[in-house]
Amino acid sequence: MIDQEMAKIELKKYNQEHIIEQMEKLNNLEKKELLEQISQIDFEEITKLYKNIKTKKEINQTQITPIYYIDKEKINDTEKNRLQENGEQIIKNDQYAVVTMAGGQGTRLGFNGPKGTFKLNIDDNEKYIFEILAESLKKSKKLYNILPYWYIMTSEQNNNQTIEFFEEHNYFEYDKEKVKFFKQGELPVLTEDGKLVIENSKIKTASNGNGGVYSAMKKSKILDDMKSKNIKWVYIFGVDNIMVNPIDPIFIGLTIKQNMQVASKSVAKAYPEEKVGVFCKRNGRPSTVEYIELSEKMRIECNKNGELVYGEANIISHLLTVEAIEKISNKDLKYHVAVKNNLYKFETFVFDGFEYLDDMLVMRVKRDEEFAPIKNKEGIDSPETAKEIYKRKLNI
Ligand code: UD2
Repeated sequence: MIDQEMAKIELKKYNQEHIIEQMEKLNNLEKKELLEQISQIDFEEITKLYKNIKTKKEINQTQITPIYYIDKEKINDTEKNRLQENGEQIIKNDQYAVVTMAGGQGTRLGFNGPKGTFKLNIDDNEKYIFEILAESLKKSKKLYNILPYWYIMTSEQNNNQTIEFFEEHNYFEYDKEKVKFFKQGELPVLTEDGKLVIENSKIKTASNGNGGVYSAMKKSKILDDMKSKNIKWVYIFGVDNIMVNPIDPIFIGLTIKQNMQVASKSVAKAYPEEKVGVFCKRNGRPSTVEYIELSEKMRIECNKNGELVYGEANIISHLLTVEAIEKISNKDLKYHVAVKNNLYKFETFVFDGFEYLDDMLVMRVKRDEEFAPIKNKEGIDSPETAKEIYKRKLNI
C-alpha cells in the first residue's frame, strides 16, 4: 500500500499531477482505493508505451517471410484416421482443456454486456453465444463420454456478469465442476497527451488484450490447476466465433505428429483487405501480422499459383501444450496501441507469444465450417453474417 505523500511524488515524477488535485476531492474510502490502484501501476512502463506511440517504429518488413501450412482437406483418409485416433486419446484421457477468451469489450458490436451473453435469433430459435459454444463442447460427451475442462477468461469489467449468466442458465447443462473463470489483467488508458484519466473516482483502465491470457493463467493459478489435472493440450479460442470447432482430434493428432508445441487453424484469406491477422515468420520464428500492421505490398503479394503469399488468416483457434503456455507466461509480449473513444489503449496479442517457440503448425480449415465471427453490429462479421453460416451448418 502506498501512502499519499509517496503517491504525490510518483505522480509528479510522471507528469500526472492532475490526479493529485482530483484525489483531494475524494472521501477517505475513495482515496484509499485510488492509492491502492496507484500502487499497482507501473508508471515507467506506461510512460515508455506512450513514448513509443510518438516514435512509432515502422515494422521491419524484411524480417517477415511466409509460413508453411497444411490444408486439412488435403490429408488422405488413412492418415486422417491415424491422426484422429491419436488426438482422441488425449481427449479420452482427460488431458485436454479449452480456454475461451471472453474479456474483450465488444465495442464494435455495440452490445452492453459480455459478448458471450449476446443472443442470436436463429429462425425464432434464440441462442446465446456462450450457449452455442457450450453445445460445440458437449459434442465431446456424445463422442467420447467425457467433457474437456473449460476455462473462461473474463475481464475486470465483465467477470461478475459472466459468472452470474452461467449460474442463471445452469451452465447450459455443462459439467459445472469442469468450468473455471479467471480474470485477465488491466492497464490504464491514456489521453492523447499521455495523461491518466479519472472516472468514478478511479483511474480508468481497460483489459490488456488477449495476449493477457498467458500471465492471467499464471497469476490466477489456472496453469497450476491444469498441471495438477495432468492436462497436456490446451485449445485457446475467442468467444466471438460461433462456428468454432473445439473438439477436433485430427488437429491435436497432426500437431503431435508434427512435433509442435503450438498450432493454429487458418482459413484462406477472402480478399487482400480482409481485417484478419495472417500467419508468417519473423526472423524465422512463428509469427502473425495483424491486419492493422500489414503493408499494402504484403497484402496483395501473390505466388506463382496466384495465391496470396500472406493468405493464411488467423481465426483465433490456437492449440498449445501446457509447457508452451508456461514458457510464454514468463515472457514479455510486445504491446500494440489501439485508439478507442479518443483514448490510447495498450494490448498484447495472444499470437505474439508464438515467437518464443521454434516453429508452429498452421492447419488450414474450411471457412464456412469453422469461422463465423461476430464483431460488428451489422455488415461484415456481424450477427447476420454469422447466423447465415451457422444455419447452413445446421441445414436450417
Ligand atoms: C482478432 C485477431 C485478428 C483476426 C480476427 C479474426 C487478435 C489479437 N486478433 O481480431 O488476427 O484474425 O480476430 O476474427 O487475436 N479478447 C479478450 N481480451 C481482450 C481483448 C480481446 O479476451 O483484452 C478476446 C475477444 O473477446 C475476442 C478475441 O480476443 O474473442 C479477439 O478480439 P480482438 O478484438 O482483440 O481482436 P479482433 O477481433 O480485432
